[in-house]
Amino acid sequence: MQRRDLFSFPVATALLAFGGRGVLAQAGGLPKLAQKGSYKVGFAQTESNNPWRIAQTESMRSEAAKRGHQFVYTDAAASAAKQVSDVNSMIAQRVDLIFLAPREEKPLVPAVMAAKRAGIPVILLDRRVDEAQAKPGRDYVCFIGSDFVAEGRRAGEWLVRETKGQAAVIELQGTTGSSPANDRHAGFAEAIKGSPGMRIIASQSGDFVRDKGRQVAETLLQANPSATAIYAHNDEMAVGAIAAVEAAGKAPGKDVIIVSVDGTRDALQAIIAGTMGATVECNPKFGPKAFETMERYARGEAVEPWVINQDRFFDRSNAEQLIADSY
Ligand code: GYE
Repeated sequence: MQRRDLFSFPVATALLAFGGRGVLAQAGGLPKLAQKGSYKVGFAQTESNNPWRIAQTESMRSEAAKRGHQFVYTDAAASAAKQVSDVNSMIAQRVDLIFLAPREEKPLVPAVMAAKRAGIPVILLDRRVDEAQAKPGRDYVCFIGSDFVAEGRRAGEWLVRETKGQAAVIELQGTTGSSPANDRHAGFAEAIKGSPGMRIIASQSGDFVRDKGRQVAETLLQANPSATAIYAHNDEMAVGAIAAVEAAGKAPGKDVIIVSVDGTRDALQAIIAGTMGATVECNPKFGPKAFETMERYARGEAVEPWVINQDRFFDRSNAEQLIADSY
């Protein structure tokens, strides 16, 4: 075989395997997005069992409609495996771009890489994938979302102030292996590190779900009657924890201080009622920013690897005033 034949074989294989569209990705580049008036856009949602997810989906759906894009929606129903197949079906339907809210950091890496190989750009929404395996600007366009480490830190700093540095904390973690659970834990731990009177006495996942949060809080309160605070990685679990504290015959907001993340209507209501102390905002209304970023990318502008959402903070000083536009 001549040199030229040896060289052309893999190129021809790549062309066949990827129908010509994957050649760019094969060369290591990000798939491009053509400039068009209207796109067929996929949104692979992780689950829709809480108000945060419902608000996010609604924001994406209405912004797509407003801009005249076709919206292909899937709900992975809290299964990373289903979410991988949802992305594969979007690839098969030849969507122009995929917005992906990856349930967990590692299991969704193959989905990101499959879209890249198929020549379809991906924008990650609200959660990250493992950056050791897939990188923004190389394998997907960017990550749009909050600074979860900062959220955890702000929750921890509030609790230190509120309890004058004395608290035995039960931590209700989010979905195991998800970036907000990893980072909210790290940020909180960092904030209480300098206060010897602050201790995490028990920590378990409630999967970001209200009823699981309630059940886990009930078990942990029984095993740790000395607990004086609960840090939940989201408001749904915090609201579940309020019921658990009451079931244990204690007063939420007094005997057990509760702090969390998100800013849902139920959480703000609990803050007003005094059963919850504070919550760090994590804004779910991604629609405008998501589509703006997509269009910037289509115009060939450089998109930053992390498009950061700025978050507010809700406590008894502003919950009443801000509840009107909550979800
Ligand atoms: O806090 C939670 C949701 O990934 C940032 O996931 C998101 C989190 C949010 O289910 O309520």
